[in-house]
Amino acid sequence: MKKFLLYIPFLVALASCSGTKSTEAAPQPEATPAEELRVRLDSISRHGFAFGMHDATAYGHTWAWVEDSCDVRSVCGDYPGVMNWDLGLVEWACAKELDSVPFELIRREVAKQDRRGGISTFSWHARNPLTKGDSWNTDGEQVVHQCVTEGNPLNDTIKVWIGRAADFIGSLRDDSGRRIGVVFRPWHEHTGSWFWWGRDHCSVDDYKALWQLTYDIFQEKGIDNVLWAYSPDKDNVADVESYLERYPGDSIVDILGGDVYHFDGEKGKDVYVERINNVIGAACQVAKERGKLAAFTETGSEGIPMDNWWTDVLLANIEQYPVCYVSVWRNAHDNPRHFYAPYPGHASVPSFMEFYNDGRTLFARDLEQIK
Ligand code: BMA
Repeated sequence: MKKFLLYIPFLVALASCSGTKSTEAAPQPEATPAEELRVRLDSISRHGFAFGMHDATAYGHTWAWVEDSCDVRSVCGDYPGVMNWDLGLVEWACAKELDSVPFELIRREVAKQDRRGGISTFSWHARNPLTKGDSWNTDGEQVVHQCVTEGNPLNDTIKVWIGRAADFIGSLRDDSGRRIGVVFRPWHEHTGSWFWWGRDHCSVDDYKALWQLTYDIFQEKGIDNVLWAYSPDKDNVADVESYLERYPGDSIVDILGGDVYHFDGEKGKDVYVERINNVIGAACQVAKERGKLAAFTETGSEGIPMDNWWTDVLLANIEQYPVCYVSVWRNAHDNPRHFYAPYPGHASVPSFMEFYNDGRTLFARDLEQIK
């Protein structure tokens, strides 16, 4: 068993307070799954932060497609509190996403994670609608501009693609058939230029218009189970102003995020810390000023070359930030050097266990206690 969590039945007490006059209460509309998730993530951020991992239960360091397996659980006995999945290739109506995870498996795993009390998030490595290349294919003139221009054939294409992403997210249901609230962070890492929607490939206005179009299509379809996360990366972000350069607006965004990786082990530590401070520092400041949530939406150190990474690098440098979750990337099953979470026997396991046992890091069993 890990740690305790204080659950103060504060809301129950509050709800039972009555005013001096007894008036007939107007029926309240039921909260949407998205609204419930917002309240829950806010509550989570008061206890610490949920630990997350990409594709955590689909495959791992030396295995793939083994039901309920998970490298993190093999190490510490518990599932990550957050699991990220990717929608790449949903736009082509494929049965599997870009790393071959079947969408059916994702749908099942999201429901299982919900039953455990955990949370699911989604990124989207959408293909280039002009060249048909992958997300990293930045060829083609003004692809985003064409996507957001009415009458352009790419506008029709992207509308269909976004519609497919919306349909998939809307199809995520619990056992009672109710939609499961999830976080969606489209058009991520846009302050860099490696994706076709990146900074050098579109204007500020076109990027914002792409977000607006995405949001509008979800609204038109009545998708009520999404919290929207904005997640710039370390490139071109030094402060709040640069963090917000392409911010699509308070009416769309719920979570201020950031994707920052640690490169070059010990040698690159100071740079990583500085980038965390720039990006996650800005995210937390904006979130506080605007009454929104903050999250460290992607991080990690490929191959975890520092044995003490979890405690001395990650925890030590994020503890000051009130993020609701911190998520690392995937453990590839077909590339032994491409992993971001420990697996049994890895040299960083003792540091990970210390991280796991720290009262501030929240895994699935902890989240079960935070309603
Ligand atoms: C990258 C790598 C790739 C993967 C892609 C999309 O960071 O992990 O191997 O295909 O993300 O998940």
